[in-house]
Amino acid sequence: MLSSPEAQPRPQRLMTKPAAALCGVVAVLAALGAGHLVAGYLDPQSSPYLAVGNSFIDRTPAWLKNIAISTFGTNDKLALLLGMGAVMILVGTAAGLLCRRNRAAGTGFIVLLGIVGTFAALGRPDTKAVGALAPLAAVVVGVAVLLLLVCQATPDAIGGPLSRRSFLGTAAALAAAAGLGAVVGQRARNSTDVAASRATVGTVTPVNALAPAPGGADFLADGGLPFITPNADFYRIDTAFDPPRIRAEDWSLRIHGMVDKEISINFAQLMGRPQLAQRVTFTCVSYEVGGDLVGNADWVGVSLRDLLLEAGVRPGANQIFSSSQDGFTASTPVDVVMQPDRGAMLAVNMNGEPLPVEHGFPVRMLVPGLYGFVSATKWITDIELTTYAAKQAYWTPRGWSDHGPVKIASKVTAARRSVGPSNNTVTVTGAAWAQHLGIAGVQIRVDGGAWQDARLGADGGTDAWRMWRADAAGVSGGSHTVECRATGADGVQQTEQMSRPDPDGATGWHSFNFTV
Ligand SMILES: Nc1nc2c(c(=O)[nH]1)N[C@H]1C(S)=C(S)[C@@H](COP(=O)(O)O)O[C@H]1N2
Ligand SMILES: [Mo]
Repeated sequence: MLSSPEAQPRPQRLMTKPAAALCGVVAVLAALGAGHLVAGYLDPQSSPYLAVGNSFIDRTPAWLKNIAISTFGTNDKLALLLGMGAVMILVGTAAGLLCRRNRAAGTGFIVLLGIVGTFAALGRPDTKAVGALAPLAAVVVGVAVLLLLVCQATPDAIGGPLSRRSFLGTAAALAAAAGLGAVVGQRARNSTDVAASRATVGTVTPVNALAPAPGGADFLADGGLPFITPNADFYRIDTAFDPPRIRAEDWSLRIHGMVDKEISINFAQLMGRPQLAQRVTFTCVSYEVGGDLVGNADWVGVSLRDLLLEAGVRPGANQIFSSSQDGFTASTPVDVVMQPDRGAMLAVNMNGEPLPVEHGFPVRMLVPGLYGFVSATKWITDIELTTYAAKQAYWTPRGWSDHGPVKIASKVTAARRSVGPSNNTVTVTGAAWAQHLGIAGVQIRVDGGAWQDARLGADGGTDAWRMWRADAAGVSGGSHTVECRATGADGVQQTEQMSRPDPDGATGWHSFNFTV
């Protein structure tokens, strides 16, 4: 219909390459913006951009993921976001360039992307069927924008070639609209009343109020870490590109599998149980000697052991297979959780407030003395009693251990010239932890000299880390190295042997360089 037989044949002039690339990139932006907008209102998890990001995380080979965590640490999500942005620009450029000679090919490329996005969105464990509309909207908008811009950029367009300025104007307007769509979609998604729901949960009063952190538990003035890690500074590690947003009133947990009696419990019922407070230091198995993937908080929640006693764990079940709403799973040893003094819990409060969304709101699991990846499932919705032979959790096939007791560790956080007349003394501060065992002592040595005992901060319980401080005398100006090593309450000293985080946690003495 657009090309009448009477149209006089002219040699076809092509779009310039930059114009074609711009058409494609703007089309991809528009598609993602539209998808994010629709998803924000229908089902946040179905946003093609987020779904592709999440699927990408799950399919990333373990070695690459380990590099990402060790290179970017808790910024690995940002790195992924930027990386995906770069890929999208490449993809858009390819689609635009294809359109120069063959519009159908360029359009088909966008449709293909849409299909990938749809599968990624629907393949998420928590996507609703209505979520398919988001990638669909993305494809429709992406194709429409691509064709519109290509028409304008093609010199022999019907209605005469548009000026370069008006083409750029249209492209800019569409890109802005895409950005606006994404922002509005993001706001809609964030308005899922999680904030209101968190407010209704509020501060839970435990049956055993924890004493405030003991005075002298840390050495902040000397450069040490705070004994209690504020929520905003607490490290975050998970496979969720964008954390699930679950309202407490919509939450429930099913305990099933090798149990005598299945239990299904909602948030109100969980809150009706005795709430216990515990001060527990968390460590990630990806913690590298001297790294930051460790934090200490006051948690309030219910006893997991008591719930499992009610369910009646059948003999032979040796694995607690917990799942989060977004599909992450963890393998926790039954025998550890069932130890009466272990303190395995389903936590609802962190440092006096409801769990922050990033830390698992409304409910997460935690087991003092186990690394997070085998015990600390955030956004937990399912617990299955099973065997290690029957099921593998998220990290197991990726080459990590399926048990994961925390290894004793210590690190230096600062070394500074002490104030005062004896100006060749250096004050060294640090932290040490051996969750559920406790720290008996820490020693330091400067430049490979004699070991000296550090002074331990006040004891905040065996599940919490221990801060320490030492004054090293006779340290002249220049560059130096200080090392530290901890001894557990069982008398066993931290090994000097360096090992990598995978498969079951790093070991080795932390060596810290400083200059005075
Ligand atoms: N749902 C979910 N829970 C999870 C994870 C995850 O990827 N998804 N990662 C675990 C890991 S590896 C660690 S170390 C802890 C970190 O908890 P935090 O982010 O609250 O510090 O959460 C654990 N719980
Ligand atoms: Mo972890």
